[in-house]
Amino acid sequence: MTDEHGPERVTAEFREVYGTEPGGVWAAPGRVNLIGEHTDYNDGFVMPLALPHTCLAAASPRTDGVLRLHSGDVPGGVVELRVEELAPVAGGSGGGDRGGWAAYPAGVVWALREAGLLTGAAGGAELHFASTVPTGAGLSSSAALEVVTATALNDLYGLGLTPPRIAQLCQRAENAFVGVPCGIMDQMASACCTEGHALFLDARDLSQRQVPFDLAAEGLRLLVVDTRVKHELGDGAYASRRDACEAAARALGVRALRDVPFEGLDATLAELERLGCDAATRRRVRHVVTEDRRVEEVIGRLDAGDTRSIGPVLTAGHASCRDDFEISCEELDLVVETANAAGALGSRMTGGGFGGSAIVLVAEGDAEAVSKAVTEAFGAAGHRAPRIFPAVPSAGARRL
Ligand code: GAF
Repeated sequence: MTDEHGPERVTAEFREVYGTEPGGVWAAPGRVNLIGEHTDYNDGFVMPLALPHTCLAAASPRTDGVLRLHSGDVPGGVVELRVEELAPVAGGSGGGDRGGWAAYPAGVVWALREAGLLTGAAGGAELHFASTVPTGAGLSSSAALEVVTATALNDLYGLGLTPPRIAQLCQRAENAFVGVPCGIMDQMASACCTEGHALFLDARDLSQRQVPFDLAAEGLRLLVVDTRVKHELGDGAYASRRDACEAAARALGVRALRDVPFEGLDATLAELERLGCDAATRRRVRHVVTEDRRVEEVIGRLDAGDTRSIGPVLTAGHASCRDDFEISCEELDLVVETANAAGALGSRMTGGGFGGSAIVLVAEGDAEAVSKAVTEAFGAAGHRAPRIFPAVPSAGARRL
């Protein structure tokens, strides 16, 4: 989690790996998404908050165009690359993972160079990473790795990039270099979140508002339940959901599904049927349009100071992810059913789906009983025990 000795540790490890002092230490967090799932690539609304779990990077620039990458979390030693030779995966984005953790930071250097921000040998660097963001848990460990790299290079090379620009370049790295067709939410969360707030983001123009989210003041807790499962079909299914949404927007003649009004949703769905769109695609559309509406509803309730009342909206969001977008799984559904039955105010899967984590909003006094009920239900179903911890709204990327 938060590791107050992290900066010293990562500095000492850098020294050991590279034999020199780093130029500095940077941090970028993972996230949970409160509401607004699979809306970002539809130009819609999302509302993530940063976790206290971070990816740390100790880094120094190099003048010879060599990029050296080392992770304290993955065996395999230093990965050495030449910045001029970095090239995106053939065919651009397509849902594949280019393989290996080093593609994420290498992709960021490639994206900075592609944007003309680093030329010649610039972009060479030595980086050592250590992360407390759980991997494969849908908590954006990849975005944290990208954003910490971009934030470090931004400072080391004096690029003057704003956090949203950093997020865009990191998304570009992941889409084109790594080959994962993600939206912008995770990178924006890691780059732009602030302590004690959720980030209300319009993914179309990246306008944002920091929404105070002080759970403790209201006697509440937001639990993260990491199911510790990641179902294989996730990667291809993400791309196919995105394709279906884009096809529906084209059929309707709108720029993105964000432009489909909630009020006329039934008429739009009938129109899609008339145009020959299959039932599954029509359900995808219904999820996106109603999910955008749920984000607005949550914002309204938080602005009114009524955090407790967002619970049922979260649970409705889960039902929509499960039934209309079809991205949940047995383990995530079990968390939601069990937590709500044990007294939670509301709960839902968070992130891309097909495993990963759920969030549970609960009164502080019920947190223990709800956690116990979920753990027992997992045991009874023959699943590995989940990892449960509180989501404390934390700071975005920064130099330490
Ligand atoms: C993943 C993606 F990376 C995000 O862009 C977003 O689409 C999310 O799934 C679903 O809301 O985390």
